Amino acid sequence: MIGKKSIYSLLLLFVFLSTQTTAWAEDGYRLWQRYDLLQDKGTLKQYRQALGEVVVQGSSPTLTVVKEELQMALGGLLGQPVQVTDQARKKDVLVAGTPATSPLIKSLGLDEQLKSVGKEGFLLVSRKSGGKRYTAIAANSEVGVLYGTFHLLRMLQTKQDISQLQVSNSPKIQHRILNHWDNLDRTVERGYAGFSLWDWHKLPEYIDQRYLDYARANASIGINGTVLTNVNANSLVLTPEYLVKVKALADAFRPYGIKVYLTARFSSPIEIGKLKTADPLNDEVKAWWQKKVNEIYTYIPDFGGFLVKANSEGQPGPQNYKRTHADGANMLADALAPKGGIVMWRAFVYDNNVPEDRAKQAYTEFKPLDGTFRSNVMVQVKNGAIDFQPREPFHPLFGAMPKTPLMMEFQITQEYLGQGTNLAYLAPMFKETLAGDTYANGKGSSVAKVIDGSLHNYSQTGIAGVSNIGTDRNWTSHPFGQANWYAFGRLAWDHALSSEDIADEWIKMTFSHDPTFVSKVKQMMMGSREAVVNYMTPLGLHHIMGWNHHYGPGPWIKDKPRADWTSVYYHRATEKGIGFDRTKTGSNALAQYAPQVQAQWENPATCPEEFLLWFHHLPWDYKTKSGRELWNELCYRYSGGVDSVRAMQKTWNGLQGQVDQERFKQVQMLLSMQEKDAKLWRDACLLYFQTFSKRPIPQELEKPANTLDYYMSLDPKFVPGI
Ligand code: GCW
Repeated sequence: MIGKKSIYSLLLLFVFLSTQTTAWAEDGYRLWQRYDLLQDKGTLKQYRQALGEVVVQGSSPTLTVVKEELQMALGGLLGQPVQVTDQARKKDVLVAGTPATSPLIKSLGLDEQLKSVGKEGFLLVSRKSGGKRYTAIAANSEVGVLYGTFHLLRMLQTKQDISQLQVSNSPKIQHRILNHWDNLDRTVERGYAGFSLWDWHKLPEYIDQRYLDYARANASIGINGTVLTNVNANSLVLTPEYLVKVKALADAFRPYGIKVYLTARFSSPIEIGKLKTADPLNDEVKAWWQKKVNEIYTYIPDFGGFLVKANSEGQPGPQNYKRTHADGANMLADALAPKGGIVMWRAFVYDNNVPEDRAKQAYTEFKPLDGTFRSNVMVQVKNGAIDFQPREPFHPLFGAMPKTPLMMEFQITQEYLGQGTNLAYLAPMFKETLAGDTYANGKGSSVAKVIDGSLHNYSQTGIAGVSNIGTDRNWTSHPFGQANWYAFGRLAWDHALSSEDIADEWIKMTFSHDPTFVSKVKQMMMGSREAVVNYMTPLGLHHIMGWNHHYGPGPWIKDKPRADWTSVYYHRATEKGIGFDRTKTGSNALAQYAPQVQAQWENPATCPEEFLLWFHHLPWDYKTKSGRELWNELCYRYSGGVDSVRAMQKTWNGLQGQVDQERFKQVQMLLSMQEKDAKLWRDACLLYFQTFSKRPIPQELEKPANTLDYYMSLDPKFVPGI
C-alpha cells in the first residue's frame, strides 16, 4: 500500500518534472516556430473544423517537408493528431500543392490567379467545390507551396480568421540571402552567439538536426540563400576536401528552397591552384576559375554563386594587378554564367591610401563602373557609407547605378549596436534606409525601389543580411536577437510590411498573445534602436566605439595604423565644435547624393537632426531644434538613451509571470547589462567631449559616476566576435 507520504512525494516529483520540462521547452530553441496548443476556444473550433483533414498529393523532398511541418504544427496548435492523406474524404479539407502535381488543386480552377504570383509566390484561398469546403495552399512551384504553408501557419499562430481566405502573395526581391561571416575553424567574425553552426569536422557524414531547424526557420520567413563562409575568405573551402562538406549542407537545405553560396578568395588560383598570378585577365587564371566552377557544380548542381570582398581591409583583388572591380567580377561571372550562378561583388572597399573621407570611397570607385558589369553580377552595398553604425544616412550608391543591379547588405548581427547583450530591434533601422529618397528618378525614388528593381528595371534583385546566428541554444544569444533575424527575412520578402506589424507577429509567435503583453513588448522594441543611437552616437556622431572589438565607448581612440580606424577622425571635436563637415567646405561627400538631397542636407537648419554631425561641424553653442545649445542637447540625448533603457527595464519587470521564467530572467539580466553599458557610454562620451566643450553637464541631469581616466583605462579582454 502506498502511504500518504509517498503519494505526496510522487506528487512533488510530478510537479518538479513538469516544471522542468516547461523550463526546458522555453529555452528559445524553437524560435518563432512554437506550435503550442492555442488557448482560445472560438479560434480552435474554427481551425479544427477547417483543417481536420490535410491532403497533399504528390511526393518530393519539399512536399515531404510540407507534410511534416503541417503534421507537427497542426498537431501542436490544434491539439489533435493530424492525418495527411492524398484523398479528400471529409467535408472540410486543407489541401496544399501545385496544379502540376495535385489534381485536387488543379480542380479548384486557380490557374488564372496563380499567374500573378510567380515562381515563389502562393495563394491561400477558401473554396467550395463538389460539396466540400477547401482551404487551399496553391503555388506554381513546390517551394511556393512551402512558403504558403508557413504563411498559413503564421496566420494560425497569430490567431487570424481563416474562414474567407483570399491571400495572394509573392516576394518583392528575388535573392534573399543570409551572409555568415563564419570561419572554417568555427569562429564567427562579429558573431556573438557562440561558434559557427557548420561543424566542418563532422561533415559530410554527420547532419546535425540544427541544420534542418535552421533551414526550416529560414524557409518560414522566405530566405532562399545562404553564404556559408566569411567574406574575409579562406580558399580552402574551394578544395575537394571541403566541397564534399558544402555539398552535404546544400543537400540538407535544398528541400527548404535554400541555395548555398560561397565566398571566393580572389587569390585562390595562387593559394590552391599553384598559379603565379590571380590577374583576372590572365588566360590561365580564367581557365582555373572555369574549371573550379565546373567542379563545384559537379558537387552542387544548383550552387548559387560567389560573394566576394576584394581590395578591402587587406583582402586580395583585381586592383593588385591594376585591374578594376568590374574586371574581377566579370571574370568570375563568365565562369558561373553557363551554370546559372551569380556573383555578389561587395562595394565595401577602402584602399591602403587613406582617403580624405572614407565615406566617399565606394561611390568614387564604383559609380564610374556602372554598366560595365556582366548581367549575372550584382554589386552588394552596405546600407550606409561607413560601416553598419547605429545610424547612417543611406549609401550614396543607391540610385547612382541605374545599369547595375545593386543588392542591399544589412547587418543583422549587432557589431556596433551592443552585440549579443543589448536589445535593439532593427526593423525600424532597416525600414529607415529603405525609405530613404534617392531622387534618382525624381521624388519618391526610394532605396526600396532601387533594391526591388522597380526603379531602374534591374534584371535581378537581392538583399543580404549578415547573420547573428550561432551555436547558442537560442541561436542568437539575446532572445530579442531572434526578432532581427525574423524581421530581416520578413522585410526581404516584403519591404512594405511595417516594423510594428512584424514585431506584433513575432511577439505573438515567440512569447504570448496577451494583448497587454504584446503592446508593452512592442513598445519596448519600437523604441529600442533609438535608445541605442542616443546612448552611443546621437545627432549623427559615428564610429567612436572601442578599438577593434567595437564594444563600448572609445571616442578618444587615435594614433592607429590608419586615420580612418580612429574615432577622432570621425568626430573631429575641438574647443570650437564637433562633427564631420561633409559639405562643400569640407570633404564634400554630400555631392555624391542627388541635388534635391544635397539641398536638404547641406544646410544645418534643414538637415535632419539625426544626421547633423554626420554632415556638419558645428560650434558647441549651435542652437538645436529643442532650443538647447548643441552641447546641452548632446547631454540630453545621451541621458535620454540611458533613461530609455531604464524604461525598458521597468516595462519588462512588470511582465513577470506573463512569460516563462527562463526567458524572463535572461532578458532581465541582459537589460541590466544594457543599463550598465548605456551609462558607460553616456559618462565616457560626455566626460571626453567635455574636455573640448569646456561646459558643464546641465544641473538636472545625472552626473558621471567615475572620472574620464577611469573610463579610458577600461580595456575589456576577449570580447567575442573579433
Ligand atoms: O564592419 C567591418 C567589420 C569587419 C568586417 C568588415 C566587412 C568581415 O569590423 O569585421 O569584415 O566590416 O564588412 O568586410
